[in-house]
Amino acid sequence: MSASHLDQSGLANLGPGVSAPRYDRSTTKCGIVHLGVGNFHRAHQAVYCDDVLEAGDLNWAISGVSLRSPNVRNDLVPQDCLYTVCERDGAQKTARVIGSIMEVLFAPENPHRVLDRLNSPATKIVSLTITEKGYVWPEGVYPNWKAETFCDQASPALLFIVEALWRRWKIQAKPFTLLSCDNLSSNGPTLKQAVLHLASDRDPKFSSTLEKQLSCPSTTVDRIVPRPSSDDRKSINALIGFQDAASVVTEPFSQWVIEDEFPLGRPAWQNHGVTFVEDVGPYEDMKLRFLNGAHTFIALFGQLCDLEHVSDVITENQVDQFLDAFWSQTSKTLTVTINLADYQRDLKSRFSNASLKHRTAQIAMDTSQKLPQRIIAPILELDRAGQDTRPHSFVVALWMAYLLGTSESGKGINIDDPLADQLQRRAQSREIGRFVEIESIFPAEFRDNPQLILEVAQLFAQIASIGAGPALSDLLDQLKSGKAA
Ligand code: CS2
Repeated sequence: MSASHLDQSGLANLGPGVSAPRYDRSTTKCGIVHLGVGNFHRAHQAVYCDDVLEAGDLNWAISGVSLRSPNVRNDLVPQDCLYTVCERDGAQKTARVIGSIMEVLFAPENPHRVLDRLNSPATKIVSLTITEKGYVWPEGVYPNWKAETFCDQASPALLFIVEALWRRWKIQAKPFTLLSCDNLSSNGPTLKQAVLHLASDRDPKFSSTLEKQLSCPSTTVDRIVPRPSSDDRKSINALIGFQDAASVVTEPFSQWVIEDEFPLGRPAWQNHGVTFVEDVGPYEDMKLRFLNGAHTFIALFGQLCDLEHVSDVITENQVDQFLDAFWSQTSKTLTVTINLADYQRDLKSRFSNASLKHRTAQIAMDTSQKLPQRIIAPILELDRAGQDTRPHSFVVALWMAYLLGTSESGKGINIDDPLADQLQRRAQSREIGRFVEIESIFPAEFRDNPQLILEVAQLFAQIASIGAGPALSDLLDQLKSGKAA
């Protein structure tokens, strides 16, 4: 007989060693509304909130909102919104049932309920994981303020936020704090700018009040959370003794650095491993350029060379050497004071975690939205400083080769990217000049730099003619001998 599904009534009967909420979930208040209740949120922020609730402050439960698909709602609601986080590293495995999410609303089904939740006096923080592309909205499609029309828009999250803030402004209630948990540079100011832009379309007085009152602290979030496979889910079900359709698998490591600007208050996250700082900038650059930059390289290289998981790519000998060269250049663009050698060693060990099965296809998704902060910004800084840009240019060249849509063994690659059509067309032309015309990815400083364009073109030609692996070996030889490309 198959096990029954996880819910509140089963918490007393979980498998051995599985921890579960001990606080009274029925008396918690949703102080946080979170937009985008995906795997990452469930393995990261929701765990920190679970810690706070467990420590006795019941004001910081989460109301989750899904904007695009009802799947998470359909999975979580029958489970009383309980789900398991399974940490894995090698043979080590722990499972913990998380109770901090109290409800999941699917916005297109009931936009007014979402607005009510956003405007509830208990809501002090509205946080987001809507991915990089959620912050981009096409000009001129601003809807005429009917909640029903939001859900069809490019950035429904931003529209809900602005409408809720508008309603607060009308009754002179203070805005909630807006907390972006996405991998963007300056994610707080980026979010604030988007909100102010939309607000000024509506009423300049509203946006000027928001400019003064709205707090959008920047954050750096870090935890590797692969999309769980059905095998992952089965093994978690076996551990907990119930069926869990919303379980997540992650690594033991977790980090969250936040600027401490919460006018309406916040959970005591500092007691549970969160670092509060005045300026997230240095952490953010380090994480985006070291971890995420390397991830993008690993993903594109893996996709071209038919290597399915990050842990398969990292064992390739030249990859290890390339990461050293890439990070050595990256470190010249950073101002952090931490020991970068330790950081790099830890990253390699995190990437080697073979029990995670982190798919290169997952990371390669939406590369057009990721490249600017991970690769292009450091290239330009290195170039300005007269430093070698080849390791970073190699990643751009790999991306072009990947966009041709065929791996080196001849397998088709599915390009999942909001700009997929135009990217593929431009890559097919094999003219780097056409490729770098896309202004949202390549700023004028890049487009107008013939040296950089030539460098990427040569690396791309090399990858296309001899393959990514041999091209990488050539590059490493050149870097070692100090030769120009
Ligand atoms: C990854 C990130 O998919 C991606 O683009 O680079 O999701 C990465 O796993 C996280 O940022 C780690 O904190």
